[in-house]
Amino acid sequence: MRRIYLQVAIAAILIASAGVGAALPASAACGSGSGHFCAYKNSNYGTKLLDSGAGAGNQVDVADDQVSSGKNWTGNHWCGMTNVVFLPPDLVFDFAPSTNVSYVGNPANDRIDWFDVKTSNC
Ligand SMILES: [Ca+2]
Repeated sequence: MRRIYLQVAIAAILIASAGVGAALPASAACGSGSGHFCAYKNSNYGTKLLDSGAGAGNQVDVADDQVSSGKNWTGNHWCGMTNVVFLPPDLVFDFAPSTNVSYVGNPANDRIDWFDVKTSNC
């Protein structure tokens, strides 16, 4: 009897947490007011690689050497960094707060490995 009660309780928790997830669709579009940063594999926001609400001071990983566009609807700079063997990481692109970037440009395209989230310029 106790075991059944536990299973019902777990099911209730799972349903409740699913409901919380459904109530937060704002980040899905990664648009104005969402507080999220999104990075995309292709130019013009095709194939999302990352959707993050991480704050300043965080380092956020993304699939290596694929990012081509991004939407930054946070108040921070998202500094696109590349890892260089035996050298310090190199800044590739600065996603400024509240901007969409449909293409990062040839010098930065498919080079970002992670993001350094900062309150001011990269
Ligand atoms: Ca790409």
